[in-house]
Amino acid sequence: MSNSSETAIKEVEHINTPTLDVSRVREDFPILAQKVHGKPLVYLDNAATTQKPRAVIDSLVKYYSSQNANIHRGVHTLSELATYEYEKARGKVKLFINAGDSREIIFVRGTTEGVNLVAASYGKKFIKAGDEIIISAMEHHSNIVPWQMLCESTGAVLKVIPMNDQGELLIDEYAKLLNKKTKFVSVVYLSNSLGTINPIKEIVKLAHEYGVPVLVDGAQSTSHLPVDVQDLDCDFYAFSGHKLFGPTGIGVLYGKTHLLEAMPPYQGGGDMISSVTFEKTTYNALPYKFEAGTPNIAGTIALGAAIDYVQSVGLKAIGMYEQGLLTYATEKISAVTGVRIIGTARKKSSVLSFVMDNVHAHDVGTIVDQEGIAVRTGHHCTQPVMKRFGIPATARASFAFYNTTEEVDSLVNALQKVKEIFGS
Ligand code: 7TS
Repeated sequence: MSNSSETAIKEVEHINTPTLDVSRVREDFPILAQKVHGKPLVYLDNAATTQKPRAVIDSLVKYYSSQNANIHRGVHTLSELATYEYEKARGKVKLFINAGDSREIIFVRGTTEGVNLVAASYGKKFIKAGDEIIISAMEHHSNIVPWQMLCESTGAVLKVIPMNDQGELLIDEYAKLLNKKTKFVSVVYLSNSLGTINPIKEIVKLAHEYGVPVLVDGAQSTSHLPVDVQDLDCDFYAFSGHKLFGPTGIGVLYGKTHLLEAMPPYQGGGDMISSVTFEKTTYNALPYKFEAGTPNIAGTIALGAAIDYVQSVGLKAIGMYEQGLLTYATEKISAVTGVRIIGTARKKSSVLSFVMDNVHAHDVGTIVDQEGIAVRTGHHCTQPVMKRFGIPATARASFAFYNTTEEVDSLVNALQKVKEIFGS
């Protein structure tokens, strides 16, 4: 190839590589300008909840200042406007995760409610004594307990896909767990305590060979990876708005139409009915069958604003930037003597969990907080993960696209202080 063609290819590659201007995006998040204990806030607890851009905050203010009314029931102008905005957000979610139909988008409180909805509703109709439900060794409690509750009430049995010492699921073992008794699989896409990205497409494909539906816990993945539910071919996908730069109290359950149609309502109340008499109630069509009562209207509309915002930054650019940040942080933090990283999967994103010799994770968290740095410490609602690694807790830095290498350096310096205080 001639030199000029090589140069031209490089130029095209450069143009096609999405970039992210971190100082620019940081300006969109008012909270990041704050000081904590007199130090600039270094917010590294994004797996717990993300910060909100001004566009999301403004959306909430605008809704309550000029659009507030109940939806799906008034003929008056405000009610129609609120309904329009609420349904517009549903359309945004549909496009964002590439669902086939807006009726497949159910607004819920968050991932936890999404999983509980499926376990309660699908479980009530389709799970019987002796059936088997498969989850994985790295699930958040939200994707363990609802299935245990279902097993308790039906006599079904919970099976668990094991993982290796790097925190990667053993797919061969998963394949062995699948059999004619398997009736449901529910697995996390991106682990909140290890950072592992699981091979969801493969997990779904194997389950479908047995005709078994799969729910994907998308609580963490949705803000870090482009998600295409049709490409994944998952049957259900749940995520939380507050981990996607949106408000708390709003989330999404995606489900394939034929499954949602076959499932009974989760809760009874207003909006989910077609007609009610004391003798018999008929239920509303999808998605309303699963949206009983007045929903989080403001939160839903602001989730739409959060999706607009994320798309304006671009998930490709976000993914590339965050991979760079995670690589940098992994190098720097593993170079601190006495620190051991928990979760070293080959495919990881955005989460760095670690333990320090002779220092409890909570002490790490308290000391770095004095430096203005927010990390989460504890079991991260994944107690079985802690047990698997034989530790009580980890300290966890979890990143978003507004974090910087300088912030990682601040964390590393703070960890040196922890070592000084503990004389190690
Ligand atoms: N699934 C995963 C993988 C999660 O990380 C979380 C929350 C949930 C489900 C539950 O989400 P919710 O919005 O319904 O509460 N994870 C965390 C965390 O890592 N730190 O605080 C909450």
